[in-house]
Amino acid sequence: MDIKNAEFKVSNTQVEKCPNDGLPEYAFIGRSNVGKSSLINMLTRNSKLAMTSSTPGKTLLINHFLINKEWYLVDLPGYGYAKRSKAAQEKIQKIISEYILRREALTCLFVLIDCRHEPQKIDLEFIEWLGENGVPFAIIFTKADKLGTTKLRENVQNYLKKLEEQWEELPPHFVTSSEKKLGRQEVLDYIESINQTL
Ligand SMILES: Nc1nc2c(ncn2[C@@H]2O[C@H](COP(=O)(O)OP(=O)(O)O)[C@@H](O)[C@H]2O)c(=O)[nH]1
Ligand SMILES: [Mg+2]
Repeated sequence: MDIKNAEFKVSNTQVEKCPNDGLPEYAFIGRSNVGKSSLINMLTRNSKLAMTSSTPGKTLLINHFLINKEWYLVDLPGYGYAKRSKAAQEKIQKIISEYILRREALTCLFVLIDCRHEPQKIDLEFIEWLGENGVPFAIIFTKADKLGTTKLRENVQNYLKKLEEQWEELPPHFVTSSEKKLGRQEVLDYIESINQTL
């Protein structure tokens, strides 16, 4: 599958105000700065579609992008940005959890993990929470260009091993670099394979 058309539709903080056209959607979540917006831009080959920033914690909204007029990519606020106030953090947590638990159109949630880091508690707990709530998800290891081949493979294997402690079956996983445009077709083909079953 390729993306012929990508357009920004709407930004908001409430699941009730998300589009109600019933089209399937694929959302991106992870810590602030993990590369969510960059990945959306890389997938759509539009460097200006989602706002990226070297300052973490900027996206506080649920952003809907309509793809090929058939499905949505959704950029969610990042979790776990330490410099946010507790109140702001809780507000974002609420936006995220309401969207994830109540959004019927949510077809698959992609959890982004920076491939450079050891497994982090905040991500593992989030993934566990998804499991407890039966949310369909896949994992995307981001910023692959920042590591050499050996270290990259080692980190990904290490992460999957950690997940195997929690899960009988590993979730689908992808390795991407928005910088080097790696993993694009794999992610799009995965989305397409799900769309075909709907
Ligand atoms: N080297 C490299 N940098 C990246 C990649 N993806 C994102 N970044 C950088 O990481 C920072 C945060 O990216 P952004 O997409 O705004 O993260 P978000 O907060 O998760 O939406 C920006 O400075 C990006 O340029 C990648 O694949 N490779
Ligand atoms: Mg962002």
